[in-house]
Amino acid sequence: MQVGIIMGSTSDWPTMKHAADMLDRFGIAYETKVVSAHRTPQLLADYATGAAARGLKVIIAGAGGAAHLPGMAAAFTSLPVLGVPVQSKALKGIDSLLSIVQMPKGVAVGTLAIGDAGAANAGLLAAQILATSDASLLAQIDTFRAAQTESVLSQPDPSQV
Ligand code: RP5
Repeated sequence: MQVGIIMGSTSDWPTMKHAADMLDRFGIAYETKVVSAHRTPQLLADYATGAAARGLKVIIAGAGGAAHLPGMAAAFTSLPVLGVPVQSKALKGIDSLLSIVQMPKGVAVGTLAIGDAGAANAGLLAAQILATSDASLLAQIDTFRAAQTESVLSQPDPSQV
């Protein structure tokens, strides 16, 4: 496994599946696990502490509300941690975003957008990180981006639809 996708609850999976789908697109091996900063703190410590030794290269961590999972994972490992703010019911994910993005100096979390787009981009960014040492993967990402550009350029003018 190269990427670990962790989330605070099974209720986060519909969001975090977008990260998994992006990794699938590039053929990147990953694992998924529910790890809660608040409900299973020892599991979080064990998971993040052992992640590098198990061969993981990147951790994607999604959580909602008081979303301490990405920051605490980053506290236990020097692997890059990408944080996905899951959209919460009460505050629409603003709480998740602010909980994840405002890390104190010295412990980094790469924070993505709230919700599905952020999860997909976490998968994409994980792929880009892995591609710094994998020329074949970098070429795949270039191809993905070129196809995306072409699909936008080939769209008709909105007023003509
Ligand atoms: C967080 O609380 C989880 O990441 C989830 O986004 C949120 C709600 O969890 P559940 O009550 O649905 O399990 O820890």
